[in-house]
Amino acid sequence: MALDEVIITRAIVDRYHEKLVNHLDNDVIIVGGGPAGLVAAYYLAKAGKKVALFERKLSLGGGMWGGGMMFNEIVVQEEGVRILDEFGIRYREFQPGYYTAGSVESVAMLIGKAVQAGTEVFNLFSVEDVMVRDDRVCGLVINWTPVETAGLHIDPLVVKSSYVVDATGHDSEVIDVIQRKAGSELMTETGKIMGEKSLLAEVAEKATVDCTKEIYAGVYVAGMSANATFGANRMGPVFGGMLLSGERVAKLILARLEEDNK
Ligand code: 48F
Repeated sequence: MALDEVIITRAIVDRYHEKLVNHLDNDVIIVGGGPAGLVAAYYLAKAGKKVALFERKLSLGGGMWGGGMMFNEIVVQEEGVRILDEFGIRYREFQPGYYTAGSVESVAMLIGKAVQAGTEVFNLFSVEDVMVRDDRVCGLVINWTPVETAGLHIDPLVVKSSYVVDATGHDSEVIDVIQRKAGSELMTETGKIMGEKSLLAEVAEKATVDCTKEIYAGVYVAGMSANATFGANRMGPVFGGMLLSGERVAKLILARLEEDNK
């Protein structure tokens, strides 16, 4: 059978349109497809929630691909190993309590499992603003990354969600825009973004999980964004905290969704 180029084009346009329309309203939107965002998306989608993940770049994986300084291996401590198991990521013990995994395999498995659990991924989208109603975030303002990169003056579109996870890494971009525009306090000690502290792996890894919480009505922080907003340290190329933070934010939001549905 001869291939018809117009059918190929129509197939792509129709299928993409279907995905986008289906995710104009969501249970949870994850902003950022790094390790924390991917793990969160996986557990939420696995629990049957409607999950969209918006990622600025062409490829998901955030800072995980590069391991440490482009050496494509990551370290995961004891506590994070059960999440490697959940995702089918192979690892080796380096010395007691320290495990290594290939960063490429890690990212590939995180993406594969998150997508197959039901997460709809929208890559090449940048979240540039939030929609706030009654002091609660109820949606996100999105635009194509190339529009942002080229500095084109093109209005964005809006998607709705019951909950939002800022998993945007060091820059905590969603929280930053809330701080600039919403005119109300964040749920931190100072009411503002407290800023990331310098590298201290042990303390930072614990903080990533402890700081994974709601920071503004309807918005949770996970991963490095949690450290940056709550004034915690960075940790470098040890990734257990990122994985556990993704799991924790999913648990917290699942409990909230259950409450909301009572
Ligand atoms: O930076 P990133 O990997 O965040 P993470 O999941 O993990 C942090 C670690 O990679 C590493 C570390 C661990 O030791 O410190 O840095 O907390 O992934 C964040 C993703 O969010 C995307 C960005 O392109 C990256 O892939 N992102 C950031 N801002 C936006 C965004 C935005 N406004 N809209 C869409 N995506």
